[in-house]
Amino acid sequence: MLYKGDTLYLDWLEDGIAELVFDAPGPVNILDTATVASLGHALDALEKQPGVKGLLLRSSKAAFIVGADITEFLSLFLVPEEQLSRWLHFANGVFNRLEDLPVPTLAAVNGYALGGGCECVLAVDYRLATPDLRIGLPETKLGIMPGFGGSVRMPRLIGADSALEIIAAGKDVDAEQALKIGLVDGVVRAEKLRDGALAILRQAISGDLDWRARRQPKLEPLRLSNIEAAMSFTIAKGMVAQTAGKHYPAPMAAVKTIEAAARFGREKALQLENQSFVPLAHTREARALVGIFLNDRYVKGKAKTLARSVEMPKQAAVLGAGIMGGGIAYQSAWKGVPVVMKDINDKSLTLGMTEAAKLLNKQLERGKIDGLKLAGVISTIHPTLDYVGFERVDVVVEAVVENPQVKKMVLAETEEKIRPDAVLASNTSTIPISELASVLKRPENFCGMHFFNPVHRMPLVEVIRGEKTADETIAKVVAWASQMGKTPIVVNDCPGFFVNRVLFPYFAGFSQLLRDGADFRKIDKVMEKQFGWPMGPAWLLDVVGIDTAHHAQAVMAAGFPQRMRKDYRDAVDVLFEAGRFGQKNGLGFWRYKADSKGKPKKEADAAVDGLLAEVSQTGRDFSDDDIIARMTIPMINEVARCLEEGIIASPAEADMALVYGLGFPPFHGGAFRWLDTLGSAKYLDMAQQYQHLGPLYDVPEGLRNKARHNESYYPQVEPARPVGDLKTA
Ligand code: T1G
Repeated sequence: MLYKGDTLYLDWLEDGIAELVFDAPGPVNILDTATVASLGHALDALEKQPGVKGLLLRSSKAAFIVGADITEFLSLFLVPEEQLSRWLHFANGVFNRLEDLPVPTLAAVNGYALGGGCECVLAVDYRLATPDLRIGLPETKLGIMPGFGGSVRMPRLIGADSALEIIAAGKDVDAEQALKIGLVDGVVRAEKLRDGALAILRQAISGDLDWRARRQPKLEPLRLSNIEAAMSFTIAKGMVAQTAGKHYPAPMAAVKTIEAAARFGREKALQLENQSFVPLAHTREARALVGIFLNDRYVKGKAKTLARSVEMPKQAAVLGAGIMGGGIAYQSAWKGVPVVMKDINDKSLTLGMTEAAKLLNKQLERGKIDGLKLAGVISTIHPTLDYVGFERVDVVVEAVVENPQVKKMVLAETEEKIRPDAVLASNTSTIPISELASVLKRPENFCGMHFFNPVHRMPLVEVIRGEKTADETIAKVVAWASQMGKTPIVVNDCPGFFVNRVLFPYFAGFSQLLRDGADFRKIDKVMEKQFGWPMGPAWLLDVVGIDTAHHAQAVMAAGFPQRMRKDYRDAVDVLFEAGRFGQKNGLGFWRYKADSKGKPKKEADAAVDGLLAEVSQTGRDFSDDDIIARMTIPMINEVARCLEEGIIASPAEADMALVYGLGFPPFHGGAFRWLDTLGSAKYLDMAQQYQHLGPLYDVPEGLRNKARHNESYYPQVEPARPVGDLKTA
């Protein structure tokens, strides 16, 4: 052994070849600051060793390296610019030394090589991969850009176009694609990886492969003619302006940095990368996006722990076919849990099976499965009109119409047909779970399981604990949802649970704005373009369904009369009465027509103005800030109230439920991150200016208390200790 660190070691193989193995004690290899330093120490040892002819890099784990340590970022990004720059400089010093070794180098790459992991393998001469490779630079998704030389080496290795595509989108590619674009030199089966790697290295050592020539382009300016450069960068900037927009500054900064660095060799290009990285790391967008990674990890970790405490459901059932039931059945079967799908009429059952088959066909078209696999998955969905097979199910979710009477009847009947230890859940979106449980003999085995539409796309499942729900019931439903590839978040019971409870005050703010004379088109525009929602409130109401929203508004008004009951007819009432149910019948606030791909396309519809005139004052112009405040305050207040009442357990879970369930703009990080960024005292000041609008704008007590001391919801993070303390090897 030439060197042994905590997370990597350097060993001798035969024929003058040394092997550097990433071997962290945790589940994955991470390039945290200590590992980068350790890599430097391993290079010290290597440089001192006589007779070295080549170096092999590999991982002892199922993945190569997943990048820099994101858990370090919140505190690292608080350090002053000069120190942050030193951190990058320190890592680049180590990677440059790896690149400059006087012997050929090769990385044997398996599984993930992301961010710093990808940058590490870009610094060596050859890359040999296994078929399970996922390699790329996801930094822009975290609001930053590659900082360990990725924006310099990748374009020089694979060309500007492919590199810009990967870096701007924060993408990773598979082995086949990586081979095609020259990001790896070969792909071999995992059991051949080490031997294959050594064979290539020996060829380089013997001079059969010219490793020096391979290295050279990475040290020089980007080889592009002026015309090529103009084309590549203009197209990339156009693409980024369209896709990322102003709310995500990192992709454009990355493209511009690569362009500016194109004329220079490695040292100056790295310096430019460093200069662009540092201000990005200090943006609120980076903080929010890193916060989302950490929250996601927290939420998934919590679900994993719960799921581990019970046996994974092996057989499931769905009550009520149709779009929702079919979507749930598909998702369960696709992820390996067979499912019985029951309905009372043949037509709905056919609709449910058609929905599942349609989704599977899409997988077939994308080449993700073959016909055999498709048939196999379909065969695990059993449509039925009666309760045949229900004696075998471990978990059942009810997805019939959103009517408490019907749901109670179906649930009580189903309880008689399933084993006493089987779990029953309801996919209601608003009706309190404890109310539905009142008709059951075993309310402890019952909870809510709220999926979002479309089931196969939306990551969130709200799991709702009723008054009598047992912990084991929650754990089984969490286990099933996780197995389905969803992110389950457990909430306590109330009308609307968490997501709809906070969504409807937002819609109520919208109704009040319309009543007071605002134009819904302008509100949509402001909430999309300025605040960053994927769709404005009018469009969202159309997607939810005006009839569904009308019903849910009534449920929320009954549940929270003092805030949600209104003493005026609103736009939703009027559209509902006019039969404009939203996207589902092509007419809502907007009008919808199918485009050439059959997707509904939204257009303005003058007919709506006449209807809305009945419930709106004559047009009044509201400023963008006014619109944002009047829309946002009711939601933020309700989110804080839910935390105070224990409906949601933590700011992290609330923010992830909002991002995954509603599409709350990720660059804000969620409602609590948004509040923390603004400052609770400033928020209270703002909200107080709108108090005259009624109880929706009353700031809850806990939030008022925080505002008094300007406290944050997330724990305060201390800046990282100066990187200069680390010995640059
Ligand atoms: N830092 C810290 N922890 C990480 C991590 C990372 N980069 N990547 C994964 N983990 C943890 C994860 O939280 C989980 O922890 C465990 O590893 C297994 O992951 C300077 C600045 C790799 C696709 O953005 O996308 O390099 O919950 O359960 O579903 O240019 O994790 O077990 O305690 O998610 O198979 C760029 C982020 C950093 C990759 C694996 N890297 N990770 O997914 O397993 S920026 C990334 C992922 C950078 C330099 C820049 C996914 C994954 P725990 P997992 P998985």
